[in-house]
Amino acid sequence: MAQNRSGLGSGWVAAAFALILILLTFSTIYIFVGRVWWFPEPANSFAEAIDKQFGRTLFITGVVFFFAQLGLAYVIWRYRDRGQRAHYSHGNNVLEVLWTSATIILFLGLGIAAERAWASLHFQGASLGALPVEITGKQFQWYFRYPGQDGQFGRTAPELIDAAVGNPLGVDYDDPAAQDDIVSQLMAVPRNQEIEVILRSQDVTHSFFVRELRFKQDAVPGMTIRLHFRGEKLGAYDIVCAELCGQSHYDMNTKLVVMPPDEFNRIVSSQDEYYKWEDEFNTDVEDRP
Ligand SMILES: [Cu+2]
Repeated sequence: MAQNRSGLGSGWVAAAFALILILLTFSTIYIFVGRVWWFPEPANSFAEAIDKQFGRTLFITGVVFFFAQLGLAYVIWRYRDRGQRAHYSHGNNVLEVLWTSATIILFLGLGIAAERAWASLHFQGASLGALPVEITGKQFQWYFRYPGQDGQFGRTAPELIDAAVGNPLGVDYDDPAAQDDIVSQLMAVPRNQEIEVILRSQDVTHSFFVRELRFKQDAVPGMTIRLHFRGEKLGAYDIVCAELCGQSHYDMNTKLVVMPPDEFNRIVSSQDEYYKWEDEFNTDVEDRP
C-alpha cells in the first residue's frame, strides 16, 4: 500500500508545526497574564463584579486552551508521518462523553455565576430616589436631559425637534415642567448616587458605552430602555458610541463627569449654572496640552 516516498517522513514539518503551536500558546498566555492590553481601572462595584466574572471565565478557558494546544502539539509530533501505514481510528467514546459534559458543566456554571451581575443591571429597576437622566443618541451626538429642580421632565414632541434652533430633543418649553429641563452634551453625575438611565435614539441604533463602568447598552429607535448605574470614583470618563452608526460614528463621543454631590447640586440648580460648568469643562479640555 501507499508508503511514504522517501521513507523519511515529514519530521521537520511536524516539528515546525508543533513548535509554532507551543510558541503561539505561550505568547497568548503571556498577553493575558502579563495584562499587556487591559481594561481601564473599574469606576464602580458593578464594573468590579464584571471584571471578576471575566477573570474567572478567562482563567478556566485559559487552562483548557493551554492544555488543548499543548496536547495538539504533542499529537502532531507523536503521530507524524514516518512512512508508516495510516491506521483508522474510531475515536474514544469515553473521552468524547467526558469532554462534552465538562464543556456543558463549565458553560452552565459560568452562566449561573455571571447571572447575578447581569440581572442586577437588566432585571432590577433603579431604586427609589435614583436620579433620572434621559440620554438620546442622534447621528453623531449624545444629548443628556435632566429634569431640573421640579424633578419632572417636560413634554417633548417630534415636530418640535430642531437642533438648529437649539432644541435637538423637541422639548415643549410651553409645558411648565419643561421650563427648568437641562439639555446638555456633557453628562454630569453626583458620586455614589444611583442614576436611572432612560436611553433613546432619534435615528439609527447607537450604543452608549462607558469603559470604566463596564456599561454598554444599545439605543434603539422607537424604544425607551431603562438601566441604572452608579459612579463611585470621581473623574471624567469617555462616553463613546459603540455601534457603527454612520460616517462620523468615530466622532460620537463625549464625557461623563462623576463629581462630588454638592458640586453636582450646584450645577443642576439652574440651566445657566449647568451651561457655565459645561463651558468651563470644555475650555479646560481644550487648554490641556
Ligand atoms: Cu452612534
